Amino acid sequence: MKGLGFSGAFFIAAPLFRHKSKTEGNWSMDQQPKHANEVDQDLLAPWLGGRSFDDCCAEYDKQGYVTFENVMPPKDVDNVRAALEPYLIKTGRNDFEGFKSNRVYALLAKSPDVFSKMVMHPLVMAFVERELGVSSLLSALLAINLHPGETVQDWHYDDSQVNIPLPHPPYGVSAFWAIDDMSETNGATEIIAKSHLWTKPEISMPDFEDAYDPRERDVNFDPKPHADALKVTLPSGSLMVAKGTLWHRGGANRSNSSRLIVTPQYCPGWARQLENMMATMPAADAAKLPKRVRELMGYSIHDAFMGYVDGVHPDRLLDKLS
Ligand SMILES: O=C(O)CCC(=O)C(=O)O
Ligand SMILES: [Fe+2]
Repeated sequence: MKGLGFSGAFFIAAPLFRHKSKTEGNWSMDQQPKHANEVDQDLLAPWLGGRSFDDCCAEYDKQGYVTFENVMPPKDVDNVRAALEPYLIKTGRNDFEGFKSNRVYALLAKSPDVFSKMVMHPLVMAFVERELGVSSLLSALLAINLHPGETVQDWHYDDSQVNIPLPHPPYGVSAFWAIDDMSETNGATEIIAKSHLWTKPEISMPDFEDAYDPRERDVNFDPKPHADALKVTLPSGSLMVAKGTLWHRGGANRSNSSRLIVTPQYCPGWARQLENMMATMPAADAAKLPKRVRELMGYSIHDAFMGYVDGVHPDRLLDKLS
């Protein structure tokens, strides 16, 4: 989001625009992610398109993102589509959400089985744990359905809410699951490769006034063109994993059909989640979710004891319910 750094929480954006004049931090660009977890190469192999996991990580570190085609089987894609169908009703409340887009939040509460499988997908978890550590949390989980005529979103990076001056290591990892094909014309997510390494932002952060300007733009108008912008076109079922510091935006939909994606976003265990995941459902419902999903929601501890409840691990609350 435009300096907002929250994929979807734009409606609480007012205080977020304070960060327009971010200055450089003292993070070295050569610094590599600290948490290189042990990954099960055999488990991941079917999704890597013949590459090794290390090669994929090298590309991700260099470009700021990496893509994987046809990761989600068509049956699972159908299940995601069916789970979302009843909720694709309301359109966005501002230009960032998209006046011609549906955004659906709190997805774990809406369809626990379908979205549990998505948020703890081993390929995504491998990148998340490597970048953010095993105590990382699910920060946001939303579906974004662009209708024909939707205009380009403002450029942004998803961890900007952390509000630590750039450059900094990624304090987020965003997954983008293509439910529909993402094409040249239907609003494929656009990225600027290597923008996670910018020492000075080449693009201005989202502007509060612009975001709430109720006037709709022409679908062909791009207020902030960038020479290195790239449309990430992908077939349905594919996945993009991007660093929280990579500049990106939703594209303009100049086609005749809608474009549906789901984007789970993750943050470190010490950061506040964009969506208050534990409040999205009663604890008794959370108790029925897979353990890894509960941990990602916040029923977990970041070393040594961030996240305790009444002096104990939050999962103990759920033990009492099950
Ligand atoms: O819709 C898209 O392709 C990207 C949306 C996005 O990046 C966001 O809302 O944070
Ligand atoms: Fe985003």
